[in-house]
Amino acid sequence: MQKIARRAAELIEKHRNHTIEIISHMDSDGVSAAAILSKALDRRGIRHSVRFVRMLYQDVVEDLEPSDLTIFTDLGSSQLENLGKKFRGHSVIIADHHEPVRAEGWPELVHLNAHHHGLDGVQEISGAGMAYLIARELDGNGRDLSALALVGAIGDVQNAWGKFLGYNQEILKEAMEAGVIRKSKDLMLYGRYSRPIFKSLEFFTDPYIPGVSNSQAGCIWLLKDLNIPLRDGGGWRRLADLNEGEKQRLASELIARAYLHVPEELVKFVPGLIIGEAYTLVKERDWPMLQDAGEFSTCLNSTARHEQPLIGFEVAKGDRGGYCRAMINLLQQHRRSIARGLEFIDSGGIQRGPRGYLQYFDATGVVKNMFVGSIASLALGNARCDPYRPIAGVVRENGTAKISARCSRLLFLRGFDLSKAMRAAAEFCGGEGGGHAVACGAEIDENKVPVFLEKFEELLLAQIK
Ligand SMILES: [Mn+2]
Repeated sequence: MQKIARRAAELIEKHRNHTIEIISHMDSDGVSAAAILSKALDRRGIRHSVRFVRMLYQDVVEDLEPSDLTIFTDLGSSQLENLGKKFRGHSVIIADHHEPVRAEGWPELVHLNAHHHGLDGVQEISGAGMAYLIARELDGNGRDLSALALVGAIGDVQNAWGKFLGYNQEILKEAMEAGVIRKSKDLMLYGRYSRPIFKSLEFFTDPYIPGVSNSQAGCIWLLKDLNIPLRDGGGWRRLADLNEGEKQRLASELIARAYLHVPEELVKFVPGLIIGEAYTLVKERDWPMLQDAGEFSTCLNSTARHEQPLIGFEVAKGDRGGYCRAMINLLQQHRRSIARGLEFIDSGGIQRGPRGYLQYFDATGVVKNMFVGSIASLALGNARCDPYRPIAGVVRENGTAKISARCSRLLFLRGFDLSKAMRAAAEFCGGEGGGHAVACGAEIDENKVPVFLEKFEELLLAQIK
């Protein structure tokens, strides 16, 4: 793997006076991957341009113009055949972790893919990790870029079980040695450095914690009960401000309460979802929302969802001025849209599938389709929702329905896989779908929504049996 990464680095050096373009995936991992390589190229004084695409569909590939050297990060391996039609004969680097298709390469192609080296690209290394391998060869001092490689891996939910696996462990080790990441055991709450602790608790919904998930008043009571002050001299206390004793009291109480609610066969998984490894970007002391690697990743993801990945890209490369402000604006917009969506859920937006198992909502006209997934996640903690059943959300725009589905990680631990059912149901309706076992999506013709829901529910019911 290292050898191929070195060949890629050499190819980049060889083209230092030619045109170079980085083309990356428009998501948190892809943004991180592009930022890593771009920084490494900058440090070597090599000029280049960057662009992001959603997918390398045939029509997208046709619109691309080969540069003297084109570098694909976090995509390319599964679309090698499409790429070959346009790029055969041109210098190309692919650095990807998606499953490669069987297709002929060409002599000027350097293809670096996790799967070719016995790594599981789903869990063990991300697109940003693959880009990091090249950056490390290109720039001997590139070890600090490992932090971004981990931010990308989290974007692809590669730390789903509370820690990193496989080669990500290696990268984590390098990040700690380089002094850019600190690892600690902590509660798995969002907003470690950026939100008051009661807020972080309120939004914790997987697993569902009775009296805590979605209940601000309940969270405040709980903290009082546990003798954990909400404020100190400086203002609201955040998770990061709690001392060890306070964190332990809180963790035990959350686990005890979750036990009361979780189906018995899942009880053993609960502690692992509440306590896990937290990763702090040591150098981001002045930027609370970038201090926690998971939150950093969410920030990048929101710029990609708004189709403004270049904002996230500049922030990932280090901008803390205009781009960072633009990103904060996007996040605020994002929150407002999410709040609108949750109001809709609260006012009775949840419906049942034809067989009474699936929960779903149709938020067409309430929010834009890019928010449907976030709202589905949060809706799972809503009092009107059963947290141990999957939920799907639909938003129809311009004739196309975007569907997102979510389920508790506990269901996945029981062997449930939403993405399988999603893909099959979408294909059944002539659309496309996929994603992760607990979070996935599809796009289909808007008239096919009822058919889709029926099929999806049928497939899910079959999985439970
Ligand atoms: Mn990826």
